[in-house]
Amino acid sequence: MPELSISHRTRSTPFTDRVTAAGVKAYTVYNHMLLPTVFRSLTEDYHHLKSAVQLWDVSCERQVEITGPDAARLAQLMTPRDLSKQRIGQCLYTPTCDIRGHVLNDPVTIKIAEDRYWVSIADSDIILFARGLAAGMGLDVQIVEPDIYPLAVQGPKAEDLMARVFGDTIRETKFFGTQTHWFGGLEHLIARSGYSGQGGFEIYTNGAAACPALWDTLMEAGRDLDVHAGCPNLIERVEAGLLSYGNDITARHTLHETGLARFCKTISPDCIAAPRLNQMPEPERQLRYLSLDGAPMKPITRPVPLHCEGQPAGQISTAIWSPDYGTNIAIGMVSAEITSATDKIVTADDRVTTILNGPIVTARSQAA
Ligand code: THG
Repeated sequence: MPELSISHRTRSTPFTDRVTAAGVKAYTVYNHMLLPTVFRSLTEDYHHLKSAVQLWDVSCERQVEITGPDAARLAQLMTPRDLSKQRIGQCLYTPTCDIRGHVLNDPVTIKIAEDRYWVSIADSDIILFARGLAAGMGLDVQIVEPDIYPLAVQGPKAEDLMARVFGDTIRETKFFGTQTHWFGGLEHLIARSGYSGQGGFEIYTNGAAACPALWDTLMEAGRDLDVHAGCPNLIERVEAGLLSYGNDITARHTLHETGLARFCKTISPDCIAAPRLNQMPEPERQLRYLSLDGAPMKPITRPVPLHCEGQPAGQISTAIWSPDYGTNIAIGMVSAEITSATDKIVTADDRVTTILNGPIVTARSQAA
């Protein structure tokens, strides 16, 4: 395997020393920053994430901080999701769209104060988009990338671990709600959120200084809970239906094609994409959750084309074997008129592909 050569441009994080010591096997780059990947094996980590608790260095979930009299206006210009009723301290999953209604990112937006927002971005340079919009529209805002290094605590035992370090009040945090807590002489924002379906928290660390001690304290406090270093798990996130920007959704896709419009019940008229989104015809392709027959699949590194009666039917962007469901699961874009009920969808190597009603986790719970 070729190695990744690292310079200052490929930014390290305040946790890099700790995750390296914990035995990190590889890195990917996300928002120009290291994102450590699989520590043991994909499957071992998967079972561990679903039964214990893990610490993830997700510092690469960079914050685009918007401050000033026009902060709320700019935050709303970037997303079709209605932010007008968002409370201070509340997180919202907010697809970002350009003026054509194409998806530029799928961040979590947190309202820090009436005049301050954090946009917790996926892997694309939203700070440039925000600054361009602000300049073009003459908005009175300041836009910076603050020294915030998110640390995720994920898994069924995450709440117990967090309570040991931050106290039992942390248990009262609602999903996508926040609290602030002191650690190492600094106040940190903590949300009940994270890129897994196992539940957990994300600590938006206030600066780099407290990070190594925070890591060590959580590791020490969680020893008997079998806490381990981890990272977003490909198998678990596909089971949970969590999308990956750059893989499953890109700027080639419209909001409607990605299905993310379900998070934007009313398309805010104050979003720059609103005019186009409101007059878009029904999409010709749609993001689908799928299952594939055949032998266990390894992670794919390029899209896998789908066919139906010899005709192109779309492509899969992510696929992997799910040990708990005993099938390959996938995410892809499929031609809108195709359904598994009437059409036989196959890959080039003849795997029969079935469209699910949603992520396999909910598909199973609906069936039960
Ligand atoms: N947490 C934070 N920032 C992030 C991510 C994160 N930035 C990058 C990336 N992940 C952004 N993408 C997502 C994708 C899914 C979710 C959050 C960020 C998510 N979705 C839930 C779902 O789809 O079921 C809940 C959405 C909702 O109910 O609003 O959590 O993970 N800080």
